[in-house]
Amino acid sequence: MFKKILIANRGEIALRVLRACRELGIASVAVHSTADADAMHVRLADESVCIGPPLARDSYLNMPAIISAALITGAEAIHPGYGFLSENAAFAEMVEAHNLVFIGPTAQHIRMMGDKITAKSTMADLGVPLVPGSVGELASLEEARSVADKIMYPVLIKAAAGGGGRGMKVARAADELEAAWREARAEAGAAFGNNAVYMEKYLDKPRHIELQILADNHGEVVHIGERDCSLQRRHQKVLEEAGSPVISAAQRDELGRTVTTALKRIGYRNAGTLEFLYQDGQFAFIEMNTRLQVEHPISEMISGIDLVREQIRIAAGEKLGYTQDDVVLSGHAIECRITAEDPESFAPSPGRVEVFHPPGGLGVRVDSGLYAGYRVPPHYDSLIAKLITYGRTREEAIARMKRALREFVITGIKTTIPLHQRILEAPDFVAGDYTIHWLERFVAG
Ligand code: MV4
Repeated sequence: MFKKILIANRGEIALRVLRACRELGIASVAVHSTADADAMHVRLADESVCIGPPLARDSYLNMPAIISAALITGAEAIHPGYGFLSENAAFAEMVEAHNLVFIGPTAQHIRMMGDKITAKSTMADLGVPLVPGSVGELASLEEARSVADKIMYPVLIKAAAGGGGRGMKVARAADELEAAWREARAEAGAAFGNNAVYMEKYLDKPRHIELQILADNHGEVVHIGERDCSLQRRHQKVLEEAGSPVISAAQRDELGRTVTTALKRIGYRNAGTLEFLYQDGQFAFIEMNTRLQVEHPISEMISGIDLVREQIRIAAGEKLGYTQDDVVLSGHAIECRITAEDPESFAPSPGRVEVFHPPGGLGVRVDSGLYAGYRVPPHYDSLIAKLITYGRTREEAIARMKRALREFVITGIKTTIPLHQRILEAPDFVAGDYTIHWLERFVAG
């Protein structure tokens, strides 16, 4: 096992990784920008290294600075957290080239899944269900027309290098196809430096359901059940639950079997998430994330598995030591992402936190780097706390979440706590009756 790990991230996820390190008896090295000198992850780590000025591109994305920090402190491995360098294949290669261990998949698998076209064709070959669409990249507008005529409108044109909805254009009928094609390619080229696009049938009322997996270096792959992440605003997840209120144990088992078999065949290792759209009782694979995700705690709560500990053990070459039959999912978990934003306008609200009083009690978990007197810097993502509740049933998890949100006091900055309180009271939410479009309408109305 490693003796020392560098955590190439900030905020609540840096704390999350640090906690796993400490429980494993591993020393931790924090890195931070000049804007984060007072951050909790710096205070709690065994050592810290300043890696640059506030802008992420000069600090948390500064690969040579991070590698140097690892070499200087004698860290043996780097955990990238989520965002930043977590899905950067060149960084994974650079880490390995310096005889350090990247706590994540191989650079080859990061690249494979980073290209959505390759990811989809790989999964299709392995029997994972997909949305009807083009096989591979669309070579021309003519090809786009012929695929659209076959799968029928409405269709979506998506960027191969895409994510977060960028470079994605819908064509509701044939007369909209040329504009969608041109706009998607232009946006993809500008945003990702890669204008390759592909086509899918547009699903009009899907849910976003994703499957958490863990894979070791010895051929074992297990799934940890699904998360329903349909409640999003502008491609930002707001509230997630595990399991999905609409998925049965039989559906979960079947999807899990298909996915774990597929990942065994390609030799995937580390944690990962397969994203599906779910509509009319059918799953369709859209993307795979090769990192730990923000919402991983809800999977931990229903499984009792420490996903970060497992990532570290896997990277150190250890065996998972259990199989799918040993993974017992029970109860229900919900995560509310609390951001430093106005709960109505969503305007950013950085600044000094006056009072910070997190909730507690049975079934309540708070992952946050906040403390009273802390200044939320304006340079980074607005996530300031994840409030997670667990219950034996969905009703119990909801009741606990309502109770915990009432207890939570954060003053000095605006937060989205009131938005979460409104969502939890909404009859559609309580009934589990929502699609990916529900929250946009809810906040608009
Ligand atoms: C789709 C879709 C409908 N049909 N694909 C948006 C981001 C990207 N990761 C996938 N996205 C979508 N792909 C087909 N064939 C609708 C979306 C989508 C969406 C997906 C998940 C969560 C929120 C969303 C909001 C708008 C659109």
